[in-house]
Amino acid sequence: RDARMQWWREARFGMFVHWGLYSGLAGTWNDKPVGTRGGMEWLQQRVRADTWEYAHQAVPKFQPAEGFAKEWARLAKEAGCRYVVFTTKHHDGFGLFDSQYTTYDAHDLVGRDLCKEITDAIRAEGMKVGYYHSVIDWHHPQYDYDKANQLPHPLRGRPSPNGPRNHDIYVDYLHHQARELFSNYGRLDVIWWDYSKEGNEGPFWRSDELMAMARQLQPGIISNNRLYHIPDIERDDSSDRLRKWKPEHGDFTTPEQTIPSTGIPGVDWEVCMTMNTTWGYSEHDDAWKSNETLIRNLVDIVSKGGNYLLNIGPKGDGSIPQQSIDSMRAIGNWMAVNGEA
Ligand code: JFZ
Repeated sequence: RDARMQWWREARFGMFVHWGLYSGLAGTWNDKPVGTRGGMEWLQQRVRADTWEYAHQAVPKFQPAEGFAKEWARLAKEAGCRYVVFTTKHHDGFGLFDSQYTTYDAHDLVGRDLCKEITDAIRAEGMKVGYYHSVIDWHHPQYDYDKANQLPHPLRGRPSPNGPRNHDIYVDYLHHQARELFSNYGRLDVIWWDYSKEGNEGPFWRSDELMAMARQLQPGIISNNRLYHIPDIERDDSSDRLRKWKPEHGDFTTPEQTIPSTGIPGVDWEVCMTMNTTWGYSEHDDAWKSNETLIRNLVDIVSKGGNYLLNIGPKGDGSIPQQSIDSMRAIGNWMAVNGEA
């Protein structure tokens, strides 16, 4: 484990990217803002749309420009990032990769393997590649909303549109797609699962089997701990909570939006954070953190032994919001003066 983790422990700073069908919708549904705050990658759930309604509005607005991925990679490199983690599939179930198990992916709806474009661009800049992959999947006809009890059904309160669901069929699908990701894109450095909670831990996703496959196909890969339940350290960093994190469940833990006040002694940790309040792009969220705050966060986290995974939410054409470009460059300038070589 120490050998696998070495590059990550030295990396300190990575770029997170939330990008998918929701990005083109930009926090707007039927010409109205869904809200001005909060995660717009959850838009489908927020507006209670089924997959057809959602995709019908979102697909025409998801039009990646040629070469968008190179811009992302260049920006991350300029900012001083050593790795990039991006969404291969978020909770809506739409895959950026080419899957033979569904037509709900970029290959079928956009005619490109966006996962490959992004992966290649990150590697070309000499950075490590991480895949965020959601175990939650609102689109799959056998994904069991009832058993995964903490997860919202987009049409909650109404009967399941397809009648009773067979969760095992969905889990097979999850494993099949994971195998594609581990097999078709070369060497991967991080698998960033999202997310399971108490009540649907390991066995619910056949997590041990999934991780054994990851290890077999990608011997050097490291993973976060969200395939097993998250020990709620995000908003409660009392030492009692921190002790619940089990190192055998993933290689590192992922406090979200919060910097643990004392660090997490003896544990590898990475704070993921957005620059405003949403992960996926929203044209209505103007609560941008200042460059000073972002740089202070980086220094604070690194001084306590953690990594900073800072998110950008590109638009439907793949372009990055100007505020995020400016902030990443400001961090890069700070690094050039104060960072190690
Ligand atoms: C999850 C996603 O739902 C969200 O859209 C985003 O991708 C984020 C990085 O991860 O959000 C979570 C997951 C778990 C907790 C909070 C937000 N948690 O346990 O507190």
